[in-house]
Amino acid sequence: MWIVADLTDSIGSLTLQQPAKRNALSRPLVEELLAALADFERRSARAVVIRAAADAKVWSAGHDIAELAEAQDPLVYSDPLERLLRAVKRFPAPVIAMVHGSVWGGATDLALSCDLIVGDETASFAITPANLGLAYNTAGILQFMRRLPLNVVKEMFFTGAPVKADDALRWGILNHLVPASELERFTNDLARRIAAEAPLAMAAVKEQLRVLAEADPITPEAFERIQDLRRRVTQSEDYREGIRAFREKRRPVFTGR
Ligand code: LCV
Repeated sequence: MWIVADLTDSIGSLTLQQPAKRNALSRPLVEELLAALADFERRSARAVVIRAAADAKVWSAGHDIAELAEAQDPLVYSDPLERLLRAVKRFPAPVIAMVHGSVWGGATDLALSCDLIVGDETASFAITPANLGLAYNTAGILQFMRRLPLNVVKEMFFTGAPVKADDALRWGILNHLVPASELERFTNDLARRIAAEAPLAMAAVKEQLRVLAEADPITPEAFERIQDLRRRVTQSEDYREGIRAFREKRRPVFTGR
């Protein structure tokens, strides 16, 4: 088991539990999260909290780099993590990310796909395709653009550097920044308050906001251009070097080829 799932008083809790790999969102771990969300939906959960273990220094290290396809797009629509992001956004009740520790890559996309994020002073958020020589996918880029000012999105993608908790609050990544000692109580109180509201109304307003936020008209030419840009990067030597460097535990040397 890579997660611990619990449903009590209509509030679901999903705890990432794979410390040896810093809760990397591997295929088996993601499939367990998807199964738990489907179970929570069947049992009419009215709120869900996604979290790591209380003592985790890393909330999640993002995509399991060992699983990333080489020389082809590793962030395709059917990728398990992409399926999880859509499942969280479509879940018929609010999903809260409770963040203690650092959040990396696709895990930052997962946190941003949740409806609310509550973090403590150890929380940080990085989006890291540039560190791997990758071009992020369109749905993910749009997710960041919907949630954050464009200059902030650019700084996060251009540097791959973690955004620390106080900036995460200032830039709107966090809904609330609370002391680590308060994080669990604050988040549970928030979840209970949400779970006490009318569930049909909650589900409707969440889905309305998703449908309206995702109503991005994109022309076929724009789509083709984006695909062409991503294809060239995905097939680059730099992307192969990014994966190799991670595997060899060294900094990558990018040549622009
Ligand atoms: C597999 C891992 C990982 C991991 N996968 O511990 O956003 S995109 O486009 O980039 C997208 C493709 C994506 O999400 O890519 C992944 C982005 N993630 C990262 O760049 C974070 C990579 N990990 C790290 O920087 C460090 O592991 C952190 C800072 C998270 C934790 O550092 P710490 O020193 O505490 P280690 O690095 O020693 O990692 C412990 C074990 O977890 C594995 C890592 O390979 C190591 O395994 P071994 O003990 O077998 O050597 N691990 C960490 N992250 N994303 N495996």
